[in-house]
Amino acid sequence: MKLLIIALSNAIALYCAAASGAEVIVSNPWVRATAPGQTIAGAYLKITSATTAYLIGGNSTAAKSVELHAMSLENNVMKMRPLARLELPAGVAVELKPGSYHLMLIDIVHPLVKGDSVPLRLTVEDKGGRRHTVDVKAKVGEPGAMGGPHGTK
Ligand SMILES: [Cu+2]
Repeated sequence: MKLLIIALSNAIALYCAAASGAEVIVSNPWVRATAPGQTIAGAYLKITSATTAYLIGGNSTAAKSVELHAMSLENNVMKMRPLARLELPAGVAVELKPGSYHLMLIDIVHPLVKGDSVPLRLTVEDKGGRRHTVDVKAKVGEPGAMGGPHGTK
């Protein structure tokens, strides 16, 4: 019962791609608020695909491009690198979160203000190479620590 309540409170969106019946669930999408002059911001969400698939990127009317990134700790320095695809194992919730995998809005067209929301279109490729898009509205949340696009937490 507790699990059900948590699920319902998380603003879940359910999408069915017509062609294959592929089913992707995205919950709690959000993006960092931007500091003045900041043109990039991390975007985070939880995504579950019913069948094994790959998140390969996205786009948004709020930014010129959206990239998929990974972060890792190398010699005590947080490093970020572009990722071509992120595997979504069947039925497993994969979390994009600060300090880990994330989407990155690049060349943001206007400041992202906490409490607003921005449209985000995710591109998911199934095992057969077919691409599906999933539209979500990402809530603008807290800015990154020290005004950075990712923050440390
Ligand atoms: Cu990034």
